[in-house]
Amino acid sequence: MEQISTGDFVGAHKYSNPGTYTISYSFKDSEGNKAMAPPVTVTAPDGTTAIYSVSGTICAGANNGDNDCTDAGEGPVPNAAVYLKKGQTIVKMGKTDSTGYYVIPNVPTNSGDSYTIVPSKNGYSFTPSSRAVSSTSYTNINFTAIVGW
Ligand SMILES: [Ca+2]
Repeated sequence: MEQISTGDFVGAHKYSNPGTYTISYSFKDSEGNKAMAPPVTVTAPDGTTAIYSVSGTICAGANNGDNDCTDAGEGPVPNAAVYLKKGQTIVKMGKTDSTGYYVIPNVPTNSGDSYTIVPSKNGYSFTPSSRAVSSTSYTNINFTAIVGW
C-alpha cells in the first residue's frame, strides 16, 4: 500500500517478484471526500537473470557446424570481435580465441528477449552477417569468415 499525498497523480511502484498484481486507486480530497478508480491488473515479468552463455566458432573457408574449426577446409579466425546485440544496442562483446571459438558468458535474459550475434574483423566479411540468439538457441552460433568484403 502506497500513498501519494497531494498534487497530480504521479507514482511508481517497483515489484520485486514476478507475478500478476491488481492496482487499486483511491482518492481523497481535503474535505475527506473519497473516490475510487476501477482497479487495473498488471503483470510484472520475470526479473533479469543471467542464465546462458552464447558460444560458437568463426572459421575461415568453411564452418561445418560442429563447433570447431579443425575439419578439412576450415581454419580458425582468432581475435575476431563478436558483438551480442539487442536491436541496435551492443549488450556484450566477446572475442575468438586461437581456435576460432568464442563464448559470451552471463547473457542477461528475460523470457522473450532475443539477441543477435554480429562478428567483426578487419579484412573479413562473414556468412551469415548476423545470427539470431534466443534462450533456446545459443550454442553453435557459428560463422564462416571470408577474406575481403
Ligand atoms: Ca567444423
